[in-house]
Amino acid sequence: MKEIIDQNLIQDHNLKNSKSLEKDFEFLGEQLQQRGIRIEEIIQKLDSFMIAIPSWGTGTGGTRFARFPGIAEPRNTFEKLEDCSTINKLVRCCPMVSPHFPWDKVDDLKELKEFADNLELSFGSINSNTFQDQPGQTHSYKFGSLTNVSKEVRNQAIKHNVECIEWGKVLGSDSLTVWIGDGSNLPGQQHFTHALERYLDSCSQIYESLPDNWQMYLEHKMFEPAFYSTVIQDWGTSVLCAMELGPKAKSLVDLGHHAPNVNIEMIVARLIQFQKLAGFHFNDSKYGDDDLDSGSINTYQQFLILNELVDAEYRKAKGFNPAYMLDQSHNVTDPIESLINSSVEVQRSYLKALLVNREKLQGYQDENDALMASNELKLAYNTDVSPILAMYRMRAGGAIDPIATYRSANYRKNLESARPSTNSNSSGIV
Ligand code: PSV
Ligand code: MN
Repeated sequence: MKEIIDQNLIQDHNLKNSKSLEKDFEFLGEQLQQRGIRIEEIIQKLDSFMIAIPSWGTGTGGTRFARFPGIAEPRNTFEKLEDCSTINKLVRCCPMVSPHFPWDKVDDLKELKEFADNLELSFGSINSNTFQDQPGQTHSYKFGSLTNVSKEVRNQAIKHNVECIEWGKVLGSDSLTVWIGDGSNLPGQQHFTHALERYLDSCSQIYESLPDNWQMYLEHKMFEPAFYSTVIQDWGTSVLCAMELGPKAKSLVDLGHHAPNVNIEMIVARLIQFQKLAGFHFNDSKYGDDDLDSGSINTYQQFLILNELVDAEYRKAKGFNPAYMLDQSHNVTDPIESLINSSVEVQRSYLKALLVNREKLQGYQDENDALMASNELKLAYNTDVSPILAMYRMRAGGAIDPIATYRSANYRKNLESARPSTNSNSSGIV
């Protein structure tokens, strides 16, 4: 691929904004200094806060009604990686890609790994897919996969997960994310206990195939595609299963997979306490599993979740090492732009959470001063940390203004002839 976003383009763009950024950064540094916070210490923390891009998020998503493809969408895994690399060049906080199999299946995984290496990308958690039938598949997942009443179907689903581990080894990953669509649509359709017993039996076989340094992330979801019950419906069931399976199994929190108004930050705290937090699928929502861009709706909730993570980091909580990923569907925006914005918004929440004075907060909690405790969080949340985010990007070789820089490159137009539409693009979820 010809380099559409190169360092010169980024630098040219940055030149226009760097003077005012230096000023804003200095001013914010002085303000933070008055609160006892050193801006240089804060900005350094971003070095270890990286967010993986979901390979499937690079294609335009759809709803159950329609999909409206964009131009120059990635048509295969290599092109998805090119887009991920474009995102990372601009934001410098997304050097990992989380693949989804078989969507991302290629003939030669070593070639894919080399391709990623050349783009300075690595692979995050491997997602298995037994929620869909693939062409030529022997058994259907219409009535479930790992929990299906038929042993043959379960074995086929187990085999796929074990293959995912094998593929992940070649790609240098160290975790498998398992989300199943299994459940029921009508009361009585499925025996709750038997279905979960089958899940545990299947998962324990997958667990046995995990290399020593690997983990298994169990992702729960309250509804969809099953609308009456799902087998792994909430974090309670997920963590119980993770405990049954063993220390390598943990619970993955997708922000869109809970009942409305659930206190997700508290779930996160509980999982941390019992060393069972696998990581996140970040996204935002208003009604259900909307898969909207991170930070587009419930920004305070996202901050409160990150606040729990920073608190765990600060306390050096045992076994705390979550994986951060986005999991979104971009139906009306350019996926690259949405992924840029979303990664920066998650980073923003992390940065704001770093500004909370934890000694003060503890003091207010010990004095039962509810109002001041809340105000301490609000003080951090209401601080505009944009200059720190932009400065971080600039120093790391990224763009001060990633969206404007991306738009100036005419990326999609430039790729249009190299990536003609196939009308069967595998990216994106319908
Ligand atoms: C299910 O809704 C989910 O959140 C799982 O993580 C899937 O792997 C992903 O979306 C893509 O369908
Ligand atoms: Mn997810």
